Amino acid sequence: MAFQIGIGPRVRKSPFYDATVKAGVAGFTIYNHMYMPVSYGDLAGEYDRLINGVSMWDVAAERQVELKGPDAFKLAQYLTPRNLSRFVVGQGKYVPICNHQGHVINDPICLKLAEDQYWLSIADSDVLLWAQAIAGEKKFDVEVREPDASPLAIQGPKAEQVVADLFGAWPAKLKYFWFRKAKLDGIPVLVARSGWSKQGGFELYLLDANKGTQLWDRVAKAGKKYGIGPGCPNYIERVESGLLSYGADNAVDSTPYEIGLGKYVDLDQRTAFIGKAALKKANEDGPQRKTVGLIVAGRALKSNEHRWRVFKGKRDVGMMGVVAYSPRLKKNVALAQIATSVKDDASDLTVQTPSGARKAIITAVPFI
Ligand code: THG
Repeated sequence: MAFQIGIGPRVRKSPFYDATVKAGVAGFTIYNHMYMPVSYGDLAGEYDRLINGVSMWDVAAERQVELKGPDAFKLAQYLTPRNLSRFVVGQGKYVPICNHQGHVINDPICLKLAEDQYWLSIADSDVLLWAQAIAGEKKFDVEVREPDASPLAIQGPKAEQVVADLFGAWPAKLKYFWFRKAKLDGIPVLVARSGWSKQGGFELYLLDANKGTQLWDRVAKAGKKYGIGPGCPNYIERVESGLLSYGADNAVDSTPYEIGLGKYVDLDQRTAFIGKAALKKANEDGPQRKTVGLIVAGRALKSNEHRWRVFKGKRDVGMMGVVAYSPRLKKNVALAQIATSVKDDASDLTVQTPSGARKAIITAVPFI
């Protein structure tokens, strides 16, 4: 494309912004009203580092919403359909958030820092305003604010070695989504086993926004002997792995049942949560749409700028949110939301690309 997105002071920058510019960032997206790197101009190299080596990503735009105070747990549980009754300090959990209609409005990771303190590490929508409004209207005794915490992801099969060289042996013993606070050359961080890929790795939440470049450089130095390089939440790998990208893969009115998040909804818990009545009904009625993997026939497709329609014969049966050419499968892989009435072995599916229809077949997700 021949145009650029404006870079200026109005849109917030990550504490790692200067470091990413120095590292050669080539493109940004806007996520939670912040710039977030999406390319360093070498898509094949970035993919290869993530699959076979180690990669470091500025994901500070995965902003934190802190719930703190006597009613913090009450608010956390009221915000999500997931049952949090066995949630312990030091643990993280994937906690979809729904509105009163039962539609998914975010899919954060929740970190329990103390009995009265939680962080929601959010996807791209305004959870801070939502949580503040809910807390106020419910008269909960809780403060809802944004803490100084900015994730830097280290992902790939060699991430564990890099983190061991930085912190010692303990991070390797963390369970998935669990975390611990630490210091690195005096830089306060929170180390979590998480990250938006299926290649393994960690996230270092920087706890002092003034030290972004210092942390970036320290990680780059430790990772050098493992071939670390800059990367971003990887467009191709996340489709291959079937990780949900809120906003890209769902519709504004998708229920958790329609986008693969039904397993996180606990309708049997006694506690009230936002959307419970609507989700009960949605569950009884059965989902209208399902999320499927598609293999799209033909030569390699470029990433889609718009959503594409999916047809069964002449009937419009849904939308494809994302397509990527998988170097490992040598196929076009896509995620789509289509009518539940379409059978998984449907033989007459097509995807309406800007350059014409392409045949598609439904496949299990993850693709690899
Ligand atoms: N890290 C941090 N914050 C984030 C993300 C992250 N905020 C935005 C976004 N990513 C939140 N969304 C997701 C979606 C999926 C996963 C993590 C965050 C994920 N899912 C696994 C899966 O679907 O297989 C495991 C889910 C589970 O076992 O509970 O990892 O990446 N800090």
